[in-house]
Amino acid sequence: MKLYRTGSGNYVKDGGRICRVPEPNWDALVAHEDLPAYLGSIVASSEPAGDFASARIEAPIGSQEVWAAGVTYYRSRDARMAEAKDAGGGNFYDRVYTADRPELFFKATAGRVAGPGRPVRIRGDAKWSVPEPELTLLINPRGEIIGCTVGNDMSSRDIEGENPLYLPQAKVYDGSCALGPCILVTGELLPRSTQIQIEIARAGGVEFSGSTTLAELKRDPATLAAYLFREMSFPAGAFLMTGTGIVPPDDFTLAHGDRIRITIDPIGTLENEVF
Ligand code: DO4
Ligand code: MG
Repeated sequence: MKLYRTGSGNYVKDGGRICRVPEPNWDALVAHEDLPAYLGSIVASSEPAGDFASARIEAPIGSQEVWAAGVTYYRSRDARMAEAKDAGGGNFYDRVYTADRPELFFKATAGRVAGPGRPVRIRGDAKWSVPEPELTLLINPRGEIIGCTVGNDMSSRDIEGENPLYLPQAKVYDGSCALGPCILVTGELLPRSTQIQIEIARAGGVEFSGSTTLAELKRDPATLAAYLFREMSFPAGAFLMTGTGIVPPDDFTLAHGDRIRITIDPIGTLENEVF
């Protein structure tokens, strides 16, 4: 089942059937004691909604904080070690890749998150900016993973590479995160064969494309979620981005007007233009 947040309310889609969700409050849905059963009962007992096609799909977020895990793929470890070499920070990335404790960092509040079709941003003081396509977990206030969405952890590689202590500035700024188009409501892990694909279009052509699979993700999503909820409560629940396994070549940087399309098949495609 897929759960959509739109400008005219929330909708659930199951197979070809789309129904309006009577609960208008997104946070209440995230906190629901049995969301799959609640949504299933709506699909079984409601008339299909005729107005979904004209509804504006918004980021699937209410008051949740967005957090992110880092260096969870070998490709990310490699790229960070190279970019931080001159700053002497390279070996931290190798150490966190192999440590029990994952890297977790704060990424965004809802106001800094772009929904599908909304602009994402690159920093004006960055010279080297990339998107990071990431499977993103939705976790309820009780620490249970209730679904997932597509995420883009926009990042300034030169700022992070200059000094690892600049990570918050490289990662957290207005329009630095995109989520959507929906929540795939599932407590099950997606299969390891699940592909994450990205395509960056520029001036009518494809400037970069890449893909990876969840088989390359070194950490178990449930363990990442458990670390996030250690010693920290999330009364509205939280999103957790699970890290990137796709890094464009070092001579690539995003430009204004680029269109970023990230697809994780069972969820959908998240598309944003760089403002
Ligand atoms: O360590 C810095 C950030 C890593 C990250 O965002 C990722 O691996 O996806
Ligand atoms: Mg990332």
